Amino acid sequence: MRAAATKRLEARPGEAEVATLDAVAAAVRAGLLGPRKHLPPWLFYDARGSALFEEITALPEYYLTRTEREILVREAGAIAAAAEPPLEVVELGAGSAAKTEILLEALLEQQARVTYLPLDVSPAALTSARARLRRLRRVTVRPIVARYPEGLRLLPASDGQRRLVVFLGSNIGNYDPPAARLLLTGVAQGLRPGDALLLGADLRKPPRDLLPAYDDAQGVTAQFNKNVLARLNRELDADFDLDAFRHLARWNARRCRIEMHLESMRAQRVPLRALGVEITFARGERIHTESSYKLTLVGVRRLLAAAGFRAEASWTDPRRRFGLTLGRRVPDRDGSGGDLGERLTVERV
Ligand code: AVJ
Repeated sequence: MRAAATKRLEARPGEAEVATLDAVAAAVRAGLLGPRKHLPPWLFYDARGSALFEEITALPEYYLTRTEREILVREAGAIAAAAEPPLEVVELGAGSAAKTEILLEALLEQQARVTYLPLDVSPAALTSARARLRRLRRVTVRPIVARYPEGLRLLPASDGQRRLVVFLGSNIGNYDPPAARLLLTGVAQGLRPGDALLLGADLRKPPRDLLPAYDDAQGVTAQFNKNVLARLNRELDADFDLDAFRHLARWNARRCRIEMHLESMRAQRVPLRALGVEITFARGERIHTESSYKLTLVGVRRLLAAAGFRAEASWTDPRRRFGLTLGRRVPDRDGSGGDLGERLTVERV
């Protein structure tokens, strides 16, 4: 049942953009063959990784999802109104769409039907998003399996409605500042003046409050981090011994980001048979698997402005742990924003 639904998703046009073996192999070549080992965070999200991430969102230490949901529960009506319906909703990195559901329900009080286009690298996550939203009869779901800078090109042209792009969960935090600006510029270029972007960002706070969210007592985040090695074992016929690596979460104060690493606990060689290479690790050597930047609301507004959006409003929780900011696509300085040709281009990160 689940498998069949996934197949159907994968058979859609856009299959070429799916995180295929080629993309995995390319990411591994780029990240593990040089002296400073790193892997891109999208690699976390195979079916198992997406399920582990869902577990993370329910952990007592992981306040992000809970706090963002709390803001949405309280403010979804106001956010929907501020975005100016009727709207068509596009979501980058939709996952299971648990929080977006709140926004869609609020939107349904302000317009009769909603078209919802969730993009995600994980077909399994999109299958559960679709199942979750089935009860909202007036929402039409059109899932797109893709990574997001590239996936934006796969969006069908809008039916003339204003578009609201939602980018929740502090997914933007995975991008360093120049890459974040480039990504949002790409989003802006796919939009018309008047379209909107709702951006969720985890806000700066003392590291003692942040670190437990990335190093939980139950070790779910450690499993999530190590799952990337299990994925490489399976997909690239590699031979990582998961017990020979440990999960690390560190606060990088200079760059205002949490970093996750996998540290090799001994000197070892790991064959990656599908690539015909062997990777050598010194004892204590690390693979940098994720950065999670923490922003300020001022920083979010600057980022939006640099990408071609005017920040119109922000909503936060009483403790200011998390912020949602609504940006409005402004016309390009040369006034060219919004013709259909431009809508289909995207800058690559
Ligand atoms: C999905 C990128 C927002 O950075 O908090 C959770 C991913 N990594 N625990 C984050 C994550 C470890 C998460 N984002």
